Amino acid sequence: MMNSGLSSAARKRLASLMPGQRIDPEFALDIARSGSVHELGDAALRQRRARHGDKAYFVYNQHLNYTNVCRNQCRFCAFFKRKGEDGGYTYSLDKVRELLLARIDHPIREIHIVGGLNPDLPYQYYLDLLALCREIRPQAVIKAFTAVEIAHFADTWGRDERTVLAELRAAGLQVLTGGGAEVFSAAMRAKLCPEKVSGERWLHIHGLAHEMGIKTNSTMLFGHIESWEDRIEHLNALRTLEDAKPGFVCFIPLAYQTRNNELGAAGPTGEEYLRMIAVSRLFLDNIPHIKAYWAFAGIKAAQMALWAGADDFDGTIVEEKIGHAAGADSPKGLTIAELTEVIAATGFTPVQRDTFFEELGTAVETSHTTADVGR
Ligand code: V47
Repeated sequence: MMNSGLSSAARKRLASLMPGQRIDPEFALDIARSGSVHELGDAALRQRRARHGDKAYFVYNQHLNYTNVCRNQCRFCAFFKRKGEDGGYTYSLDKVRELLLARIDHPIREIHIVGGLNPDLPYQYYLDLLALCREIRPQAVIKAFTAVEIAHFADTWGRDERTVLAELRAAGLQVLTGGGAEVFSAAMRAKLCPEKVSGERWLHIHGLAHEMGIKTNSTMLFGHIESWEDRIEHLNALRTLEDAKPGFVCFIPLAYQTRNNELGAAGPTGEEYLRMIAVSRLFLDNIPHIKAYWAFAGIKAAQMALWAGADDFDGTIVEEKIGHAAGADSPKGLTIAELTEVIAATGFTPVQRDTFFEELGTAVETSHTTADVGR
């Protein structure tokens, strides 16, 4: 993307933003389109430093994708399988137990659980899944399900969303993941994911969770067919919700992965990734953390993103399936030693956190080799 160059007034305004100062959508659109990546990165780095100094956060986590069978068929998704299709899987609770126990000697602090909308799973499965994670991993925060899954549970079992959230929380859910947001624009959703719940419903469910005291994350899938207007509209919807019903912990710009999916778009360049990170940091003045999700961005781009506004590196993951189904060329997981090394190599200070960004000190297990984590 070529930049036409900012007017001198806009350049001055960007360079003199105060910590936490709000920018309006028009200005955001102008700088996103016309600012150089250096101007944007410099301004976003100042905001990031004012909030987090030289800290770069990471979490010791484990992903659990309990099924890839999904009744939606999002055009960008390479992870889902239709019911009965080859390669479809659903974990039994015994399999989940086995996967959790396989890493029981790792000091994992977060279990990240998402899956497809599998019409055959009973509601009790989800309650049992959460209870099992709670039982086996009492010290880990359970960050589970997207708003899209919550809507599916509510619609399938005739419960209202508040009841679903309350029942899942009673079983062990502590935080909602940020997935399923894609791009809120109805026109984009019609092309990308016509079967999926609307952007309004995604926002409604996150607002409800916040009202109930359940923290949530937020995402945007970018670098495909969306425009800067769509991106800013999306960020504005998140910021507006956070003003009204606070509870977002983190925003994660998800770089579109190009392989094995119907959409066939190009994916963001490294420059566009940095630009997106910087604009996110500058616009979302009320969301504390911006995540450089290395599994989708690639490790090197994520390292650079720490210099362009991001303060979080996500975690060990092991093993990432959604981006890798779509051709992500990052590792499927990192050991804690690898993670701290790649963060420290950027000049930032690696800080281990939990899902709520409570700092956990420096005592992290470093003895596990890459082979242990099944790359
Ligand atoms: O919702 C699907 C996206 C998301 C592709 O909450 C794709 O901390 C890129 O939301 N290219 C799931 N993205 C991942 C997600 C997430 C990841 C890490 C941390 C958190 C968090 C949330 O992956 C989906 C969808 O937006 N996705 N296909 C693709 N081809």
